[in-house]
Amino acid sequence: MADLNAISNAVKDGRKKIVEQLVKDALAEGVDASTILNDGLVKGMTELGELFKNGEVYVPEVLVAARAMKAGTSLIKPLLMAENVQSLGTVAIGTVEGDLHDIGKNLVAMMLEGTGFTVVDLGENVSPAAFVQAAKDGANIVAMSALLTTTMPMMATTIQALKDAGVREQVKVMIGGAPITQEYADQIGADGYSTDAASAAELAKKLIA
Ligand code: B12
Repeated sequence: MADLNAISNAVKDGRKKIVEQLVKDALAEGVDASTILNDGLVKGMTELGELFKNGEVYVPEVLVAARAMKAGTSLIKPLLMAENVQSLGTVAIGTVEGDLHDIGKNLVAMMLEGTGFTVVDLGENVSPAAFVQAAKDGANIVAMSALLTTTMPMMATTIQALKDAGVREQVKVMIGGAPITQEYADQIGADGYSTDAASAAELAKKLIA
């Protein structure tokens, strides 16, 4: 029987090959991709986050775990993609300037694609100017991720840059990341906030409805 705990532990331990094998086994047994994602891969990374917070593991361990997590998510990505859906619109997504955390952003991008959006992934450490350019290039939604309290203000800076460039009204702005709250989204004038990848896709649909 598929062991989701083993997947979670293998992510935590940074065992890339084992993660890949366990994810393949789980898929072969018919476990659905979102269960593997949430109850296996994300659970492992969340637990590691706690250890990191408490100083029980350090950056190198987290990096190795991130690589293992990516290997697992790339295997389930095709299954999360909806089949032949007409694009619902274009979302330009990135992690804000100064911030290199991209795991959550990648998951959100994956869910958006799975829901039927065209996703332009701007990567991490994305400058306000790059978000502005994406809006000018026709994105319907600008989605920003931040994982650090020190980079959160870059979201407000980016919204201001969109205003200064005269493109704020032509896009919807959605934000997320562990330190972000609805209150913060309201405070900086974002159009939407959500806590996880699945609800981010729902939010995007609502924003352009
Ligand atoms: C992995 C990780 C790293 C990895 C990143 C690897 C990578 N490729 O991403 C590495 C080792 C590089 C790293 C570095 C650092 N990190 Co770090 N990191 C983490 C960790 C453990 C997990 C983050 C993660 O991937 N979570 C799993 C994903 C799935 O969750 P998520 O990102 O929250 O995303 C979900 C939601 O938030 C939401 N979401 C995310 N983005 C968006 C966007 C939109 C639009 C929407 C709607 C939703 C949404 O949906 C996602 C999916 O469900 C967290 C701890 C934690 N619990 O968050 C610390 C953490 C974020 N890091 C922290 C710190 C301090 C750092 C460093 C400064 C450490 C250092 N001293 O060097 C550096 C900063 C580097 C930089 N400039 O960015 C702190 C931040 C503290 C703070 N309050 O600011 C944390 C909270 C750990 C801690 N408690 O101390 N880190």
